Amino acid sequence: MSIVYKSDPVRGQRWQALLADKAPERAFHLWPDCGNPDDVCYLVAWQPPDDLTTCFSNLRVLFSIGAGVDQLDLDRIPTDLPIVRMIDPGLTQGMIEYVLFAVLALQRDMPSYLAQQRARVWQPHPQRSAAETRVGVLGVGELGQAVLERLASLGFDCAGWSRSPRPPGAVPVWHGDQALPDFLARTDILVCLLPLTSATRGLLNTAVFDQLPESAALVNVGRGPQLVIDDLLAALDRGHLGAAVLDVVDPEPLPSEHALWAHPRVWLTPHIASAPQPETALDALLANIERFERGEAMHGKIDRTRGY
Ligand code: NDP
Ligand code: OXD
Repeated sequence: MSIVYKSDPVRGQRWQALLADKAPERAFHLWPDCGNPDDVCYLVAWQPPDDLTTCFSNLRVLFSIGAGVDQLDLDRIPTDLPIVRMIDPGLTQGMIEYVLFAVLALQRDMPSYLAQQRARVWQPHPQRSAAETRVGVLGVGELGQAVLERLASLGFDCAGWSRSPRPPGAVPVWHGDQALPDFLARTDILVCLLPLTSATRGLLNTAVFDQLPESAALVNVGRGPQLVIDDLLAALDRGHLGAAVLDVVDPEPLPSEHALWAHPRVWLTPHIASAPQPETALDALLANIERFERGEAMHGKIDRTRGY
């Protein structure tokens, strides 16, 4: 019943040390070491090996090391093998921090003030309060929900958008394609925290930007292919959008000659918004393995028909 970890080797060593402390009874191997492949029941990976089933004939669960599973080719993974994504309080906290940073910077007009600093211009602008700033989060899952709660606690006027309806709560949630226009019309800062699926690929496009109020801003922390970059550049250049903070782009890494790098209204980070934290992620993994072994439902099991 061993576990194989196949991802960043430096983080893997941290996982290995923590596991030796927390669950010494469990055998743990760092890819490419797999111990006896027939003993491997659990694979924790960003990308499994191509020949997954021939490598591990007794594999019981594939755990994605990330919150997303779009990096997996689901057609190559046996349909009866459960796939579980990462739900980790450490990862959630990192995402809260990143989105707070981006929303606060946009609310306080930091792209303008940084440009002014470079030009040595001392020029205050009228200030918009948090209560006057309408933040809309696309995706109200593990991450979107946590981000919305924290933004609301700072006084931002928050709303979310999801695929399925939610019971009424402190933050209003719109759902479904038919509700998107109303949600966008009340959004000054649009945060994308959607999984990448066929329904969300290319969603951040001219038609969506045009429904946002003048000078709205975009924060994309979902996945690069959700954004049509040329549509974003056009919306920024005609002044309809005020700024964009992009943690994810397509392709990654972004080629050095790409127009986004030098755009004065774009801030780019190299897909670092958040990552699983070995201390908390290992606890989440072990808890799921225990649930599985007791025959209970695991947290974060993906639904192949939805794609997330
Ligand atoms: P969840 O699966 O918990 O939540 C996904 C949310 O998106 C749900 O609210 C879901 O709606 C909604 N959704 C999915 N498809 C649609 C659709 N077609 N229309 C409307 N809403 C939709 O995912 P997480 O919150 O854990 O993670 C979200 C994504 O964040 C990940 O998939 C990944 O791409 C990205 N991410 C990025 C990181 C980074 O560093 N940049 C780090 C970690 C994650 P419903 O509730 O109705 O199912
Ligand atoms: C993730 C990511 O999905 O790192 O966890 O983007």
